[in-house]
Amino acid sequence: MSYNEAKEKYSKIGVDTEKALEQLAKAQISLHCWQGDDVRGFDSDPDKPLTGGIQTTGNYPGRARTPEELMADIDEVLKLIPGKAKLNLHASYAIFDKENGGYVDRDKLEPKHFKRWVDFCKERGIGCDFNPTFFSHEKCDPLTLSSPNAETRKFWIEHGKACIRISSYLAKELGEPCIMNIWTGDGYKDIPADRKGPRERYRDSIEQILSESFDFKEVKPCVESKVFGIGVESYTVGSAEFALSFAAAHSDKCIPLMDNGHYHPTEVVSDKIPALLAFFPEIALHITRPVRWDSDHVVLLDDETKEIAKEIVNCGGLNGSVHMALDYFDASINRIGAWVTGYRNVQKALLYALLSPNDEFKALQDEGNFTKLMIAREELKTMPFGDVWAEFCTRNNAPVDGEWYKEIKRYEDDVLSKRA
Ligand code: RNT
Ligand code: ZN
Repeated sequence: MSYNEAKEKYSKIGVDTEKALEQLAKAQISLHCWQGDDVRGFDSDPDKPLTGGIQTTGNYPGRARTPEELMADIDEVLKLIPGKAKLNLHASYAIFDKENGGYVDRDKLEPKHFKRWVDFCKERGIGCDFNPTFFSHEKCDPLTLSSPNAETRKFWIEHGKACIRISSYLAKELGEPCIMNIWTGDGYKDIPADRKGPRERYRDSIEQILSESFDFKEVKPCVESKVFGIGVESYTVGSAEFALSFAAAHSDKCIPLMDNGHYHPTEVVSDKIPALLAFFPEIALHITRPVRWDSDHVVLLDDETKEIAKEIVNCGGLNGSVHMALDYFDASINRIGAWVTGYRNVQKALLYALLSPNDEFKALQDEGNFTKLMIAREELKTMPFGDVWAEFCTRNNAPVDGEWYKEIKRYEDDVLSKRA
């Protein structure tokens, strides 16, 4: 079926495909740089262990080892995705060279260490989000912002403040707000003797970080919660209640961030989006796929991803109130294939939600006509969604489904497989 036939079919159920295509083209999804190198970064020994309770598994060949390799890989991803991307960097991706004075520790990072990333984004016309890196570093004792050790805490607070300055720089240079996400893996393997102390210290530390001056229109600090991590099974300092309460108590300069891998397995972030939007004008998301735990598998076009997208669309989140970022790291398959698949799937999920007569569905719910609502929603599933998706790809200069695996293979043969 062609796009025009699909357009006709959708119009019969009250859906304007042109409007959906326009809205999707404007939807910004932040592309996480860390899928390209298994979250290793460039600021220390690449063979050091990943800490903070997160883990990449797999050793598929072709991991990016240098800024040049990572940039080339990101370019390859950008070629294969339609729509308006944004880059998402971690502080550990600082680039040290002779011109900027070489290596400094994380508490001393400056905007100049991200100048090459700014140039990269400018050349591609994209914005950039940022994350302080509170893990995989010798100063994790293993706690960071919640450590009982004042010196440790000071180091990480200084890191957080440096990241606010870098985020301001990114926002100013690139002319787009910078979402700056605070996540730490702070917690304990076994049952803590004191649960309140670490949380009070964490609260105080984030408050000190946010005392660094910034314009909330430019820099959007977030606090990301978590339920548990590997090695921190019994207690996470930045729990859901902690992060949400922190954001609520500092809503003039902080927004909550939900990662859908960070909840108990029967909890769903799709349901939490409208709950938070009833109170917060802006929220942020890490979109991932948890398999039994926070496994950070590649995002699929599965039911919960579609439900998350539906809530974003229905709640008006595409108008800037929901900041979307990807967060997964699969090292067991071609990393670029992983990146592109997850990115395109979030877009597909959003398109699926945009191609639904949402106002009519809401009216049916309010009228209590659940029979018609169920039938209409089920029948929507066999509508020619794929043709509209293909049109979106074509209009936005990206390959249609079925046409991009060969480029993944070519790049693997020509580039990735040569990285010994
Ligand atoms: C970890 C958090 C966090 C990280 C990234 C690398 O569980 O989800 O967001 O994945 O910051
Ligand atoms: Zn996350």
